[in-house]
Amino acid sequence: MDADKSLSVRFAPTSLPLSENYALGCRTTVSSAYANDTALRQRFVNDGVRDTRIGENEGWSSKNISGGKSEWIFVNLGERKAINQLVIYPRVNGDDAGYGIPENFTVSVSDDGESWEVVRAEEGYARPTDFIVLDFEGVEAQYIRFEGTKFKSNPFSQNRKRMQIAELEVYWYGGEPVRLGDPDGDGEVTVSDALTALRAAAGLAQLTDGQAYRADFDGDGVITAADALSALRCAVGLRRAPLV
Ligand SMILES: [Ca+2]
Ligand SMILES: [Ca+2]
Ligand SMILES: [Ca+2]
Repeated sequence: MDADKSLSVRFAPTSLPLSENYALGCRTTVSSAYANDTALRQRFVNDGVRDTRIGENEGWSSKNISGGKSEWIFVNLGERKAINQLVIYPRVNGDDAGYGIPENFTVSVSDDGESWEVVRAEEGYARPTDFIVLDFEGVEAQYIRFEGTKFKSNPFSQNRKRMQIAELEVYWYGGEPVRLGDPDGDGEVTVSDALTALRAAAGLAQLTDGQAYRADFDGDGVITAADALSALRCAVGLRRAPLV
């Protein structure tokens, strides 16, 4: 997408290709791992095998879940990446298909694997039998976590609850990422960027189309003090600067 000409088409669908799958082969950390089945291994969750190879490679499974315990998996992408999409392939093995995808879950991102920011939350998510695509507002982050907080009982397995994923993939979907709140385009949102937006809002500065696009934080086509304030919140670390 040409940022300089797209003030009014920010949300237009894009046919541009996906990035590579950033999660492939990365280090993962899980809340628990079911150990009694050699077809269920943590390393299978991002080994590039999307399908469920019964008895051989069926992905990762948590232990049996009881009480209000949450289960989660997070991926260390190795370095900060621009990301806006998580794709999950459920364990699909006949009647059991998709019971391993939680009913309620969140997707979160982090820079240190400890402090998390939720980028998507779902409740009452229907049992999928094929892959699911979870889009979220673009961010730059090193870690991404998928956490279940309410689980489906599997009637084909004594109503046991488990979280099970055959493959997990992470992408940037769309054109070249553009950081909002960064009118000067140096890749960082600083107080100076917020001031630039504020000056533009007050009519004290003329911005190029590209600068204006990046300064227009809420994407409504007008640069206002609210855009400047959002940039300021990013500059002082109160929120993560979104990518579009
Ligand atoms: Ca796999
Ligand atoms: Ca900047
Ligand atoms: Ca605006």
